[in-house]
Amino acid sequence: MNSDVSKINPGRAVEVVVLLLMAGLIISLILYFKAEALNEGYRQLADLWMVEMLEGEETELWPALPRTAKRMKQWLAVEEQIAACLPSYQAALAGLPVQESDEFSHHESTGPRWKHRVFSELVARLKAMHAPDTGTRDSVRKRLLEARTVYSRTILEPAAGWTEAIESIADANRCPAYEGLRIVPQIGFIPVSRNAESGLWEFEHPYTGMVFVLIPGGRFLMGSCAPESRNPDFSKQEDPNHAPDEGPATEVALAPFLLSRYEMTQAQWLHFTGDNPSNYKDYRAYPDELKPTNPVENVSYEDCSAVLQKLDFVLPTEAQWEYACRAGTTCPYSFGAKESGIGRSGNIADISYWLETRSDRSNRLINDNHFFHAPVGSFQPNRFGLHDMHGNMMEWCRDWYFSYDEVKPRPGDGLREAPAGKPGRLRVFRGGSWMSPARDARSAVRFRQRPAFRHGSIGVRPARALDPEPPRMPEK
Ligand SMILES: [Ca+2]
Ligand SMILES: [Ca+2]
Repeated sequence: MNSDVSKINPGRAVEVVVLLLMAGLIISLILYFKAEALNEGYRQLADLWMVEMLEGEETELWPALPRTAKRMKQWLAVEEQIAACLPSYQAALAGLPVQESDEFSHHESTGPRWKHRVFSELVARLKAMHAPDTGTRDSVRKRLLEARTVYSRTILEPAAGWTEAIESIADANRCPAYEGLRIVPQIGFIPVSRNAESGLWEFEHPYTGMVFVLIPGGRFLMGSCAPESRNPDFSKQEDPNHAPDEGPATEVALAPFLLSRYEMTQAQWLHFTGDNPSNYKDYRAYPDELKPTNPVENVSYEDCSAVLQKLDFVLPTEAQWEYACRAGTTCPYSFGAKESGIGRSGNIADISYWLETRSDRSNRLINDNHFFHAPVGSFQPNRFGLHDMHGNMMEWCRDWYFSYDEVKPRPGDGLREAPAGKPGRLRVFRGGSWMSPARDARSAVRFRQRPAFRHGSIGVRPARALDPEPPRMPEK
């Protein structure tokens, strides 16, 4: 056989084969280590992505009720798995030959600088998650505990109170306003008592300390109309200060609902969110006027919706708000037709306001003794036992601002949503404030602003629909 191969020395051939094998082995090893490095990098990237997912999902794990407990448990299990890697990420980060300041190219998808960046991000975010009290892990743990205990705390323990409340409300002789309404126990609330003056039942939300009034259902006319003569007929909701957007007065049928007896306070907002955004909160400088029980303000529609959703509350609709403010009355204010009566029923821009500001908005004939907003409940309640519906804080409502002609209220909660093809732009707030003239605190007045707007005269009064079904026992 005459080939080149036959010419190779057998010893030399073995050498070549060994060299080839070694080269193959080295290449394989290099490829293997490179793949490992990539895998390693991708694993941490995947963990970082998981941390981002957890951070996003945490904001959805509300309210702290049995229905969200299962998702909270899953969240904590995933978090625990990733958190177990924290020491190894910290060690790896410390071992990298790169500093924070080393320039990073966005084209890099591996290498020490890229790794440094991924590890630093992971370590920082996991540490923030674990920070005691402020971290999301503790927050979810606390929420889960609440979700697991809320049933016994508000349904089982006050069981006798619930039976008494349910029977009293259903009894048309004792509580005629409810017309035989039969409710079921409401998770998150504890029955307090039937208010002797209003005749309505009140319930405490023990996690915030808020008191809610069970507002009876009914029909009413929302809005006002211009007087046809010099003597307004208040029984027809004629109002000398009527503005065009308060009409046409529109009939609304409302189901019973729960509404906070007071505006939400600074202390309640602070306790729940960890922050008090109010403009007027210098308790030391004004110890007689400003207290933690003054209403929270400088909160936008968006802030309020987000906070209330976490508490399983909602903003009242405009219809619910006006119905609750009127409390069965048809004149401009729930206390009567004349604004001079507001001094005892609501905090507006009165003589105290004029003395501080010399503002023309002030009514110098009225003295309510408060320049600033007043601690909630400082004024007489209306017939439903609700305080500060006129003045103190203007209060955000749930609806978009549209004319009563344009969008009709839906039966039940009276919500007026944006019509198809015409998105809403402005949200409504009601009731006038400590900076308003009395006429702006009338039952029918409507104000509007964009949803992100904040001001020291606008606050919030939470509402909640009645649960129609009895609460279910939480899973073990
Ligand atoms: Ca005042
Ligand atoms: Ca108010």
